[in-house]
Amino acid sequence: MAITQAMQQDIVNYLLDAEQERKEVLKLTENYPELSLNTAYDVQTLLIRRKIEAGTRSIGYKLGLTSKAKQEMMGVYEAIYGVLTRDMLALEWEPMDHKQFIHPKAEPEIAFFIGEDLQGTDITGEDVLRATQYVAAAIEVIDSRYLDFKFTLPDVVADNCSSAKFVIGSKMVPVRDVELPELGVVMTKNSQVVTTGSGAAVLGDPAVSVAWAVNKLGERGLGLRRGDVVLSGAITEAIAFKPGDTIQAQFAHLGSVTLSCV
Ligand code: 0L1
Ligand code: MG
Repeated sequence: MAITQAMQQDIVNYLLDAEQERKEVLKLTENYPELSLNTAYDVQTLLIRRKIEAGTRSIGYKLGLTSKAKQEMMGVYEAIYGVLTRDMLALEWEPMDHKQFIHPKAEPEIAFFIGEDLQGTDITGEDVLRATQYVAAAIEVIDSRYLDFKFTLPDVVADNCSSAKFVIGSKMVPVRDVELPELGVVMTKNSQVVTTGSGAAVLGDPAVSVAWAVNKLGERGLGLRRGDVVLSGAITEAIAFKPGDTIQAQFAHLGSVTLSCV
């Protein structure tokens, strides 16, 4: 059975309700087993359109499933992208209220600040470096709307790749000043080290990861715009947190970024 436009709108309502009511829901493919990856991106587009109609705006993109470990864990062999909207941007000094989430997890990422438009289907990591003004430390909070964070690739793409919030560190570093694959990060929870990694965990090089997203966007006639921010993908596994927890990601060269949950 083909997924009609009306079904896509039903799916968007289902996902928006889950997010607004902070409730876990069954993954889409239980009821729509024929949901393809391409249609899932169409659903994601409709979902973001609804959010924009409700008052937010698109400010960039995020990459997901960029590490070999996460791809193998999920039995998939490609990365995914989602849209970042203005309401997702949280400030480092503002406590993050746990009540807005279902089952949040934090992951350290390198944020790219795009200095010139970039669109195409043959874009390389070097092209991305040329178009990038700065990089900065970031923590992404993911909060899948699905029961127990369990989903297939089309499920998670339709759910805007589990996007919820992100925090950017205050140090903006010119992209040519750092070797992105070699950048190390240590993530702590309540001052205890919980995970470590380096930029190479993100498709070998975070700039290659961003290039992958640009090429996928290019297939849909889209691209990056000057002023966009891109979260290039998780460097380590995601760490669950609860009220009272403080998560910090300390990066070599990029400084640190902190999230305090209340
Ligand atoms: O940002 C991410 O890496 C999340 C992508 C979706 C997979 C997940 O929710 O774990
Ligand atoms: Mg992420």
